[in-house]
Amino acid sequence: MRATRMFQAVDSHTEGMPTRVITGGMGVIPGATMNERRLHFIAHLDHIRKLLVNEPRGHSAMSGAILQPPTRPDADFGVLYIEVSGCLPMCGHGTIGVATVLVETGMVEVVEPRTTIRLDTPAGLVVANVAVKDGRAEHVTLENVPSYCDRLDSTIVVPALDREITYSLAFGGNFYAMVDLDEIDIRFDRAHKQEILTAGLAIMDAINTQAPPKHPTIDGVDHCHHVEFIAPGSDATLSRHAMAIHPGWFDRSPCGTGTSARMAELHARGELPLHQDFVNESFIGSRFTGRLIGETDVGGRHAVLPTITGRAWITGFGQYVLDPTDPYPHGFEF
Ligand code: PYC
Repeated sequence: MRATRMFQAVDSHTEGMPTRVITGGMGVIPGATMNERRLHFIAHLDHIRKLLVNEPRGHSAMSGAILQPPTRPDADFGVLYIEVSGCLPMCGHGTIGVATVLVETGMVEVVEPRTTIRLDTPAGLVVANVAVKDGRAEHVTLENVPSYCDRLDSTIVVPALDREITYSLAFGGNFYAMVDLDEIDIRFDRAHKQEILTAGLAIMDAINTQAPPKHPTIDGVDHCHHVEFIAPGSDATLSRHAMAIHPGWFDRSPCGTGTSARMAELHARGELPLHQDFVNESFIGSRFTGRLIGETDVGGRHAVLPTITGRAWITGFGQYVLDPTDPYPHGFEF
């Protein structure tokens, strides 16, 4: 066999959503911080993301995380998140997958009943507390980056839908537009997933064209690629949603950064106090439990500190290679 690249990977899924954890083959990405590494990777190394997540090695909803040495002394590992959408600043389901893989493969010193792993992510330090029993990661609670509500009940004209939509927008590691499904008159039913997705992409496009968000302190976080459609009957205790993501897929997991953004929004509405459980359910019915454990400030904005609890399972171990004669060195989208 000939290979110009070879990557070692541990594949996992977090509440239904894949995370391909790249444990070897990448080398150290240049950059003094994980966000600098993310921006360098986007500019110079994006073909590696495409190789690892696109078909035929991945699929149209594939996601992964590349392990790196940390760039800060208080972290155990650096993490670069790779998805079909690009390189996210932070990914909740991906972090739960990474923490599970690190524990279950013995890449960290495992302490029962709780192993704490400190992860250097492009969005900041994320602490993963892993509940471990007999070597198995039973569930992971991550302490996410500060999250804040950017706008509440704003309106935007969505030309492709030929209507005005009311939405809220919050940051939970990525920017999320939150829209009541009733706004687009579509039932919360996977039979309608294509219509929901089409509406989501149209809303993202309108927001990014007319009123793009910008994170006050993290460079290069300046667009909204996620629309969280809230199902009727949802409240600050239990919320169900369909998470439409650029360029055209749904999160299978309840979306950790989306759950954090939703909690920031509910907190800004005065509906979700600190220290109260919030259960967020995905389009496939899997759940994360979130909680707000504190308040802080992000670039002059009031922010909250979320935790997210969920489970992940290892699904396989792989070596992904690139043969020099492969006609699709970047894979392809279909
Ligand atoms: O869990 O944060 C998350 C996430 C982001 C995109 C897909 N999942």
